[in-house]
Amino acid sequence: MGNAASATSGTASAATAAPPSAQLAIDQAGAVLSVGLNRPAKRNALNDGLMEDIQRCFAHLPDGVGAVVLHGVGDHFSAGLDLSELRERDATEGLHHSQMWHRVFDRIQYCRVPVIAALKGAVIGGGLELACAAHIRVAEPSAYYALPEGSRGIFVGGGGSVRLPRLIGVARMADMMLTGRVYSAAEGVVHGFSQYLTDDGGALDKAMELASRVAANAPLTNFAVLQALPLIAEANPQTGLLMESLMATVAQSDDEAKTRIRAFLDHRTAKVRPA
Ligand code: 1HE
Repeated sequence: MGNAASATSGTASAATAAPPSAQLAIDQAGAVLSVGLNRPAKRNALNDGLMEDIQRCFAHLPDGVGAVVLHGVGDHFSAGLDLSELRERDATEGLHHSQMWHRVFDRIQYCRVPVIAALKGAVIGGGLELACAAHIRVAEPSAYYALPEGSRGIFVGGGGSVRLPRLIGVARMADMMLTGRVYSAAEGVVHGFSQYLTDDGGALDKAMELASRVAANAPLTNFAVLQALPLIAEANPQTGLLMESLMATVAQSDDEAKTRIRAFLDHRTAKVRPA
């Protein structure tokens, strides 16, 4: 596994093809790489081997990939931590294991391209933590969200206590962990678990459609949204405003921005229409 510095550097090496993986179903369609968790018999529970494959996949995105769609093969996104492996760990091993999860999910959050998660069925525990590391979440009606850590006598360990409260708030997360409350897909889109809710069976197609769109953005804009926006949003306002000005200056001075703005002024590109 890589170290934290390399996970967050955004400079992971590119390759011509995604590395082979036993537990991931990987497919490239144009600029979009779809990455499917592929342990449907175990409801895509996240064991060490699968985590290692995710880490390797995101560390070596093929050349030309502009967005990634993360989904689950079968009826579920993921049932979370593979509980059969937890049985064997002592406290020190548990600490190192949690930090390994952080490195893997950081790879996703600080990926060089946007990552869109397509959610269905169980999005539970570590599966929800994984979904939170993506930049956009798309759910279909079968999706449901739960944190059964409380009833299993454990705590989140994959960055969930950092990422999930930023989406749904501390009180809602505390309620889920203390009482075992489960949220439906329809509730999830209202409360911030997902940004999109599709028809039955529609999450993967919608995620692929969104991924094609974001892959066509100027690379510097995507960089700014993924790498700068989260830091600016957490910074004190004065620091944030300066960072924003610097990022805006870099983005707008890029040739890509000039070309795109010229295309609008010459009426060669789409207008913004009402939703
Ligand atoms: C698993 C896991 C798993 C399924 N680890 N093996 N996560 C949980 O507490 C969720 C536990 N799973 C469930 O509640 C249910 O399995 C589901 C609601 C997700 C799906 O139910 P169902 O009826 O479709 O499937 P099933 O029969 O329960 O499971 C099919 C198989 O997958 C079965 O194995 P089999 O050998 O008996 O066929 C299950 O044991 C296996 N399976 N989920 C291991 N999670 C970094 S900290 C993160 C902490 C957490 O993630 S805590 C949350 C853990």
